[in-house]
Amino acid sequence: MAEETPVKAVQVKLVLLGEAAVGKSSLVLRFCQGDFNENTSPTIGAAFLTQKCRLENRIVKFEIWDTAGQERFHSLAPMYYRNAQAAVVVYDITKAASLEKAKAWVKELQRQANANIVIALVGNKLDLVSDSTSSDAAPVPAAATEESTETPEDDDESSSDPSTPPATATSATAESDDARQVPTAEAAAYAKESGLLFFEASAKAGTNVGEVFTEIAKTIPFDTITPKPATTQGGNRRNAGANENAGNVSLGDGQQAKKGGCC
Ligand SMILES: Nc1nc2c(ncn2[C@@H]2O[C@H](COP(=O)(O)OP(=O)(O)OP(=O)(O)O)[C@@H](O)[C@H]2O)c(=O)[nH]1
Ligand SMILES: [Mg+2]
Repeated sequence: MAEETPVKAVQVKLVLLGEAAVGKSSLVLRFCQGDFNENTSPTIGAAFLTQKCRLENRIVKFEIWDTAGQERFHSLAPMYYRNAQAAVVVYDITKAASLEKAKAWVKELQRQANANIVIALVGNKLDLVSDSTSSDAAPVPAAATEESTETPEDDDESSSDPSTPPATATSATAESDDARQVPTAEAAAYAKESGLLFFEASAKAGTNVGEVFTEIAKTIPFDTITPKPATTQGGNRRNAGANENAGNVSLGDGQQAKKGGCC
C-alpha cells in the first residue's frame, strides 16, 4: 500500500449558529465523535472542538465554535464568527420559526463576518419526518457552488457515520410529514438565492452530517488561508469562551477515537 503522501493541514475556523435546541451541539457531537445524546444540556456561552477532514489534496482541521442559541448569549456571537472561514447555520425542520432565526443569522454573517465566509444552511432533525428520503442521500447544494450535483462518493465512508442507519429506519415516530414545518424546497430556494450550501440532516441518525463539513471543506477558498504544518495535531484545545464544556459536548481528546467525521 502506498504511503499516504504528506498533506498540509489547513486550519479552518468554523462557527455554528442557530436558535436554541435546533441541534447544533448534537451535529457537532455526531461529526466529532460519531455519537448522539437525547438529553443534551443547552450550551452556555460556547463550546470548542476540533475535527479533521481529509480531502484529496489536503487535510482540513476544523476549529469548531459551537455557540449557545439562547437569546441571552446573542451578543457573544461576533466573538465566535469573527475571522471564521465557515459557518453552519442550523434550523429545525419541524419548527418554522427556527428558519426565520437562521435567516437572521445569515444576514448578520453576511453583514459582519468575513466577506468570503462559506455558509451552510442545515435543516436538522430530518429523522422526525417520514419524507426524509428527499434529502437522505442528496445534500441539496443550493450553493454558490457550480456543478454540485456530485455525490460525495470518495469520502462517503466517513461522510455518513458508521452508526448511521438509513434515515427511514429511525422510527419517524408516526409523526409523518405533519412534523415538518419547513418544506425542503422553501429552504433550498432561500439558500440558493443567498448563496449558501444547503443540507437537511439528522444528528440523531447521522444523515448528511459528514457531508455538511466535507462540502464546506471543498468550498473554502484555501488560497486565502495560510497553511499550517501537518504536525500540529496534538491535543484539541478546549478554551471555550464563557464555559468551556457547556455540559453538552464532550471536549475530551477522543475526538478521533470514534469515526464521527470526515477522517
Ligand atoms: N430527533 C432528533 N432530535 C435531535 C436531533 N438533534 C438534536 N436533537 C435533540 O434536540 C435537543 C437539543 O439539541 P442540542 O444539540 O442541545 O441543541 P443546540 O442547538 O445545541 O441548543 P443550544 O445549545 O441551547 O443552542 C436535544 O434533546 C437533542 O437530543 C436530531 O437530529 N433529531
Ligand atoms: Mg448547544
